This record gives sequence, structure tokens and C-alpha cells, in this order.
Amino acid sequence: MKIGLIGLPKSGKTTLFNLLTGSAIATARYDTGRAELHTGVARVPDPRVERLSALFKPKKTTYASFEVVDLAGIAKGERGGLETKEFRDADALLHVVRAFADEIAGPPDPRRDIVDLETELILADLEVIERRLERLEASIRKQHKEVEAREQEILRRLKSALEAETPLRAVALSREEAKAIRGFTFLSEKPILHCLNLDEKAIGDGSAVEAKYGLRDIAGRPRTRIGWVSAVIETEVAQLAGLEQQAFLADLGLKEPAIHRVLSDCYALLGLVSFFTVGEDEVRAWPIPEGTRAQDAAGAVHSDIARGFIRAEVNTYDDLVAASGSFADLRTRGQLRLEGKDYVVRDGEICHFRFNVAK
Ligand SMILES: Nc1nc2c(ncn2[C@@H]2O[C@H](COP(=O)(O)OP(=O)(O)OP(=O)(O)O)[C@@H](O)[C@H]2O)c(=O)[nH]1
Ligand SMILES: [Mg+2]
Repeated sequence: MKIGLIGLPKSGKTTLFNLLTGSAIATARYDTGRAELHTGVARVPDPRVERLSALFKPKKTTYASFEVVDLAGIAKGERGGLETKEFRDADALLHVVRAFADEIAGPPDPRRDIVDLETELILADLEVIERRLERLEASIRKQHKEVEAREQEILRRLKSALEAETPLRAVALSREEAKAIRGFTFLSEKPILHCLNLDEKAIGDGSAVEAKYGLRDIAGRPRTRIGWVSAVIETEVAQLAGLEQQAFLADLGLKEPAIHRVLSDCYALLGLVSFFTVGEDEVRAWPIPEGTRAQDAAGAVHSDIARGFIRAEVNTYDDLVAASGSFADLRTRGQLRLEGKDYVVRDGEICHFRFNVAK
């Protein structure tokens, strides 16, 4: 899964990128923002993985992770950077919105910035659709093809939605329609987390940002969330360890680093849940879309396991922790279930797949 960091220039994207991925790319207040692209990997924090790892003491512990792409800022009216392929491939957008005062850009106006960025996404998609419609019309005039007529119909519908300033993520599409347009990688179709980058003094008001900046209606839109961080102060938090970090967080009025929540929000925004595999070799979280069948979940681990799938042994995280990691205890308590390939795996379940691959 890939997350694209997006935002107006100097909103704090690279600062947040460094935080999420543990990188150290230089950030600057004054340069013009060169069109550099950074990529990195962000680990999705999950206390359940920590706990399981403490129980099984495996050789390796693997968290769910995202690939993160950071681009130069997209100024109003300058959509060029949005064409970048790495960015078009993103599964979700993390929009960094400046909510700190800046001596050049002035006082923050998150609502205006959110509207401006959405407009750029909508205009970029409109350009793509208009170009495609022109070619389709020419082609249909020469020779009527059913698939092309169908595509034209879908694109016309999307075009009117965009003209009415509705992002494509808010347009209801059938599974077949969604598939037909997948290749366009429309930007306004991607789920989006508008993440307000707060002034360090305001970090304590994080949970009130929606009300403070009048963003409630935006938060209620389909596949849209509002989140917050204060990237600069969080960078200081990240440099501390253990108790010292806890004390600093408590001073700021926070229970956990805000970036933890940002990553969990991205996870939820993408409709992902985790199942776990445990053992002496590895304890691992596997991200799967909500509603995934056991056989497809097995495929996330290895395609051979999906192919030779027999049954999944399933139990819950809570039961396993209560049994101190003993499967024998779970079995005697009747807490170990055997499920077939169509069983829908739920968040927090521990799975062990039985499979058989013919040699
Ligand atoms: N006060 C304050 N300043 C911040 C915060 N986050 C970033 N900045 C400052 O804003 C400036 C730009 O930060 P970057 O992370 O480079 O912003 P960017 O969005 O990547 O910028 P471009 O890539 O050039 O568009 C730096 O001087 C940061 O220190 C914040 O939470 N509070
Ligand atoms: Mg940057």
C-alpha cells in the first residue's frame, strides 16, 4: 500500500515524511521547493504486535507498513507535479495542511487550502477525462464499438460530477465501472486524509480542530478524514526514548505520538484490517482489506498457501493473550476454530493456514 504526501508548498510535507519514515531529508523555510521525490517506508504502530512479540520472542517481528512518497508542494494553479507516476500509483493521499502561522504565507487558513487542493485534483482529473473523451468521440464516429460507448457513458457521468466540484471518491460506482476506470488513476478518486499541521503551541487542541477551523462538513465526506499533527514538535518527541518520551508527551497533553494516529487513520481510510501470524520465527501483522476471505488472506502470506488452502485455524488476539500464547490451552478451551476458504477474516484474528501443495 502506498501513501502519497501532498499539499501546498511549505506545509510541512517533508518534515512529516521524515517523521513517518525515520528519514532525514533537509527541510527549508525559504527555497522554492525543488521537484524532488522522496520515498520511504512507514511502519504502522500496533501495540498488539508488540504484545505478541513479547509472548513468542520470535527471531523477527514485522509490522504492517506503507510506502510513502513525498513530492514538492503543489501551488494553486500548478498541477504539473501531479503527473508524477509514483504519485499516481498511490492508494491514498495524505494531505498536509498548514495550520501554523508563517511569516511569508501569513496566518493559516486550512479550509481554504483544503478547497484549493481539492480543486487542483478535480481539474487534473477533468483534463484527463476531456482528452480521453475527445479521442473516444473520434473513434466512435469511425466505428461504433460497444466497450468504447460504455466507457464514454461512464466518463461523461464522471465529467459532470467533476464540473459540479464533486471529487470522484464521492461518486458511487459499480464494481464493474470502478474496474473500467482504474487505469486512469484519477487523483480525486483516492481516499484522502487532510492532516492539519498545527503550531507547536496548539498541539493540545488537536481534537478540536474540526470545530475550530469549520471542517465538520469536510470530515463527513465519503472516504475523507481530518487528522492533525504538529510535525516540528513531534520530531522532538521522536528523538526521545522510553520514559523521557512519555514525560514529554504528557507535558504536551498527549497519550501517544500523534503520528501513530495519523498512520492508524490511513489504515482505516484504506479500509484495511490486520490479521496476525505467530511463531518462533516470526510474529507478523498482515494488512488485508476488510471483508477478505480466508483463502485470499492466505494469499497475502504466499500464493502457494492460497492455492493449496485446506483450512484456517483461527483464534482471537484477546484469547491468545489470555492464554499466554498457549495454543494447547486454546484448544482445550474450545477457542481454536477451523474455518473454510470463504470465512471472512476479522481484525485482530490470529491465523494459521493448513495447506497442501502437490509437488
Ligand atoms: N511552526 C511550525 N513550522 C513548521 C511545522 N512543520 C514544518 N514547519 C516548517 O515549515 C518549513 C517547511 O517545511 P517542509 O517540511 O520542508 O515543508 P514542505 O511542505 O515539504 O515544503 P515544500 O516541499 O518546499 O513544498 C520548515 O522551515 C519547517 O521547519 C510545524 O508544525 N510548525
Ligand atoms: Mg518538501
